[in-house]
Amino acid sequence: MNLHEKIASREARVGVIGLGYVGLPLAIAFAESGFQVTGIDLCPDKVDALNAGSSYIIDVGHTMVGAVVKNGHFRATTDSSSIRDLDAVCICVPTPLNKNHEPDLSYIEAVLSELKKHLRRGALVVLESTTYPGTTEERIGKGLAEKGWHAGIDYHLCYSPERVDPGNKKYGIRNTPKVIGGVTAKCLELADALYRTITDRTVLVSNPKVAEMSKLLENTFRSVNIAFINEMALMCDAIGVNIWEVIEAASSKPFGFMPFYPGPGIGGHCIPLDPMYLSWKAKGENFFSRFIEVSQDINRNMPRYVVHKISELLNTKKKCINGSRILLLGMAYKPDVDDLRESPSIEVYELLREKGAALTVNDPYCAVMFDADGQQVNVQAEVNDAELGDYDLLVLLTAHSRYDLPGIVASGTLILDTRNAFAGLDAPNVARIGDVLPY
Ligand code: SAJ
Repeated sequence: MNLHEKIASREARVGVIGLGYVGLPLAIAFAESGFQVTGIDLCPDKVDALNAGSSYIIDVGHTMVGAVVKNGHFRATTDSSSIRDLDAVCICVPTPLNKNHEPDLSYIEAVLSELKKHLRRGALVVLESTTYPGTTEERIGKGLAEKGWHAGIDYHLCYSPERVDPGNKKYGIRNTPKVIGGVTAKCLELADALYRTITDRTVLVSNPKVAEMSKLLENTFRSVNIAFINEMALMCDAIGVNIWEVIEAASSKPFGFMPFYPGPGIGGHCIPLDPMYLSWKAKGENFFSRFIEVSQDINRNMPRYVVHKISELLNTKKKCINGSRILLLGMAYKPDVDDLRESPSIEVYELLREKGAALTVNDPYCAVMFDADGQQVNVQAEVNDAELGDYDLLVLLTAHSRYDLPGIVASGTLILDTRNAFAGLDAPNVARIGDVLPY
């Protein structure tokens, strides 16, 4: 039976390397579609938790994991030699930036060295990690060529960007189209067959570079547009008009406009990082993307603008940041997730800490947070309305849906709203970024 037939019959042994917010949902989806799936991860605690039927990813329920472990369709392991049993391997490892803001492909390189040792002849390899155009062929393709293996002949090689949106209840693997680029037509055909078992629609492109670039275009589009609206917010603040009302009015245009919203900056594992992969690659070809550089600069400086607004607001009460009791609401990078990575809320926290504020941090999703010195910060899980009157200022940084906004307004304490979360409430004590101060 050839690989195509084994995929169709679900007899193909599928592996997912990297069991994070991308790899785990993918592994579970393949297991639920009938494959026998091996999840490979470096972290023994994750492996043990999964094999015990529990999940550590907010979008993957314990019951989902428990069911596929119990029916034998999924097992997790730290042993990468299990690659030798696999017909298809999906790589979902991190692609962070190093301290010079350059791509760090060390995780991909580590997987490559295991593939060189254990990959089965004829197997399909799909890279999903977000990376610059060319990575799949220049790193994995060339790496395996060193042992005389050529994609499309000795094994099959594709790139297919992950499109996981943590916390998104509407779009998941099944209903999010999957872009796939293959080194050869045969590679593409096999990956298409594999992904069609878990997604309603695949989007086939002519090579891995197109697929790699499409992902970076998606996220750079967001980063640039968020930076644009952040600059519009700064402009509206300067000229004395409410950016939030302006966006609402512009959004009434049924064509040719797409709203983005100002905020305290951009966080997460994608938007702050992906454009830097693209600009790094472009620089290598002597192309300097001014859009990306300027956007990164604007977004990175939003926490400073928020602290400036905090200072201005306290000043209206003849107070300064130093010594003021400030409650920060929402440390995760976006609502209803437990992810602190690159969160601008943390940057705001650090800037205020430097200025001597007496800070309290609240987030119902993030129980553990560390400051820049590596010290654990106590994170309040619940908002105690009775205590809100003790603060000089409340700052809404991430609008978790659990927050009782009317209750927070009712405290009467001064509030800086960085997300327009209190829109529509009768809230004379609320000031917004991107607007003039109400006092
Ligand atoms: N943000 C703003 N203003 C906006 C939109 C976002 O300040 O108008 C901020 C958010 O607060 C957050 C950061 O930008 O700190 C990123 O937000 P995001 O909504 O882009 O969320 P992410 O980082 O989870 O992005 C993911 C991405 N998914 C993948 O890379 C597979 C992105 O491509 C999706 O478009 C995005 O989810 C989504 O649409 O929700």
